[in-house]
Amino acid sequence: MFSPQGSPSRVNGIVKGTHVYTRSGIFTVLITVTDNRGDAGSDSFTVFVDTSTLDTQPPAGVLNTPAPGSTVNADLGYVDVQWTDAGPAGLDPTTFDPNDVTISGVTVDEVSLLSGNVVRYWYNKDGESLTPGVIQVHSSAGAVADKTGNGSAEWQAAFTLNTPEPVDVSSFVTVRYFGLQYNRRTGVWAFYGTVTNNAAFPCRSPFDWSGPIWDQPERRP
Ligand SMILES: [Ca+2]
Ligand SMILES: [Ca+2]
Repeated sequence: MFSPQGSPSRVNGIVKGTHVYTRSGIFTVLITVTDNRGDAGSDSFTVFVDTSTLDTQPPAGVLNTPAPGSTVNADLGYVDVQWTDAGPAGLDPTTFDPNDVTISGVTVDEVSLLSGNVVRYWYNKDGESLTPGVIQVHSSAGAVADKTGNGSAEWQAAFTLNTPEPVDVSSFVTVRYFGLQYNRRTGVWAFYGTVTNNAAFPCRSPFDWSGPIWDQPERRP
């Protein structure tokens, strides 16, 4: 019916051969042994093969949150990845770890397993935050495996974090200028004054000064 894959090995008088079945069915195995003089003896037996429990298909990951290609206004501090396994084995949760994905500009600190094999990859546990712009999420081959050891393929996805739009607060604040002071240690001239918020809503720094603030040009260093 088939030739053994590789040479049969002889162990303590027992001849061992192997064959891998890749489809289900009932097979007859015929074994023939021939000696140096050309005399042969044979025997046969039947094997029942059920490949439905074999899993040769790897898991796959998809960026879940933020959605791939989306533009977001907030830095969540994590990304969520939906992992799924093709085939009957199912995912091996012991293969989820911070090395599964890399994220532009930050390092993953820890993972949380949410329901439905969604894995949350935290990067803000050490205070890191994303730099606004295009953020790439990349996963190397073999990052996550199923219970038969099939490793996931490499994949990549991206989303965009909005740069916060500057808000003009010049009509809401009053700036009072006190003067200039030179810091000999840093060599920097500092502008001293107060900024008073007259708006009904909170106004938080950072302030971006624009336009001339040197109201006394003759004292400019
Ligand atoms: Ca699988
Ligand atoms: Ca892993």
